Amino acid sequence: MSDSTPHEHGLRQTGSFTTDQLGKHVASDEHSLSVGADGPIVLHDSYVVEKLAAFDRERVPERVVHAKGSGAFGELDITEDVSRYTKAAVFQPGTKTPMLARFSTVAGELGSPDTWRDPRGFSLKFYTTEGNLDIVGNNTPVFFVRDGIKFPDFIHSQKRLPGSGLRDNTMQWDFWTQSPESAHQVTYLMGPRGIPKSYRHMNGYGSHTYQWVNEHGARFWIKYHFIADQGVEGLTDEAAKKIAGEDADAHRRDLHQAIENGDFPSWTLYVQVMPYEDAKDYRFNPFDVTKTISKKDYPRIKVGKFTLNQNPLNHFAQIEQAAFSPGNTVPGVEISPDKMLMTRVFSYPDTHRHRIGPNFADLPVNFPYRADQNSYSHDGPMRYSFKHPNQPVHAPNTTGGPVAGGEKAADELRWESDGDMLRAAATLHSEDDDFGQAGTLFREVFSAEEKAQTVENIAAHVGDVSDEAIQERAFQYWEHVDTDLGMRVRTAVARRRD
Ligand code: HDE
Repeated sequence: MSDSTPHEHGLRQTGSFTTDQLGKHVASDEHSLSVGADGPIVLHDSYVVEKLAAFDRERVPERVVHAKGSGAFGELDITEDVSRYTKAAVFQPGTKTPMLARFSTVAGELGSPDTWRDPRGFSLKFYTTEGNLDIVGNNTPVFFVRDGIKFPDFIHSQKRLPGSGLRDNTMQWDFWTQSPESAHQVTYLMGPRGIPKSYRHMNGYGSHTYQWVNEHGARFWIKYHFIADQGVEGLTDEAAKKIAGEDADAHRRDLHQAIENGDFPSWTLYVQVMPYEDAKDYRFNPFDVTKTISKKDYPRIKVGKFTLNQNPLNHFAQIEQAAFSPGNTVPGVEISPDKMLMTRVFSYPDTHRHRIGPNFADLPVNFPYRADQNSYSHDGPMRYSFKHPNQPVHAPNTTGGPVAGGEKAADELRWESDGDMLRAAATLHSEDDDFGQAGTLFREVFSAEEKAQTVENIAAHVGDVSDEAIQERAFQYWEHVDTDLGMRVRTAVARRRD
């Protein structure tokens, strides 16, 4: 355990004189050492060499998705008693836990405008006394696909064409119309919440179903909802485009300034809890991330609130190098057999090892500083933390080293499953179909004005599709969501063409 918080750790002392990276005072930041004023620069000017070499290595690869992000530190306070559902220390009544949040756009790059139409990432890291718990969700409760094997293709279709390097609506609709399970998320995206007014004005969702386990070993399926206390507000297409041109960092600026001014944003945490046995024959497959669980069937239960009250001291060290994974759970919290979630549990630490390095967990922002870290893994590039020299390096050992299976050992996901190895979609539940919940969202949740706006947003997007057959499939996709919506999109695209 360490005393310094990830917010402060790494802050250097500053003095009056420039030094090199090892602390030696340097002679000049203006002139390199040369043989005569007009002569060649010498190799033993180790300061100029170090300065340029450091500059050449300033970047780590940007995230392949969710590259542009902004974050802040804060605290989670548990105000209610949900101990009958989970034994996790972080969720016990009265517990306060330091945390980090990172919000992001998905398809753009590091410098992309904050206000492009796109889902927003909603990543949370809680530094609990039982290890770090990450909840890595979005501002939407569902996702575009339901099997991780489709994710690289989906993201490729959202990113850039290989030749021109341009984004392309034709390939986006080619993918979406052949992946009808995307309809729910795309309806959300084209609707009134498709572009948040700011990071403070959006909800967050864990999206997948997770498992909670209580102290008696009873299991529940749960979904996280983080409801913005600032209210949820969106931007129109027109307003968003204007802001994108004027201030690409509008949402980063808004979050930073609000915290700087002491106007701390907060989100109230609720969970939907489904008894373990209900999952098998609930009307929607709870392990299909393209579906929500109805609030009528499983109402939201209040848990607590988190507040963001500290800006990062260094964006690169604390936000760019922050490494989240939905596989980072604590005792009392488990994943579920959602295929997407299982794929993510592999993919996130894999990308961190590539992007930041194998010892990414040693960085202060990622280190579980409020828990013991007794891993037998060691060494590797940039290793910083290490064990006491008397501790054994192998397990099992007879010399007093840590042993696996302590009372807080994770009780791994349990879910009865049997059958031949095969490639198939998850079992369909009674009301599972690709367009049903999307249609309900359009018909029952959107107001008349929001419906009209959604039609225009879709028409603007589909109108840019250059291939007629793909455009026709897009019309049919919307007719399947809702007949009236489909017809209105068709008419609006025709009107735009004339
Ligand atoms: Fe991610 N996703 N994702 N994703 N995702 C990443 O991890 C991936 C998915 C989400 O603030 C990457 O560290 C796969 C769903 C957020 O640092 C990468 C699949 C949801 C963030 C990755 C998904 C998300 C990421 C890129 C399909 C919402 C930003 C860098 C199985 C519930 C995290 C990184 C941050 C980031 C993979 C699907 C949300 C490549 C393979 C569903 C908020 O590992």
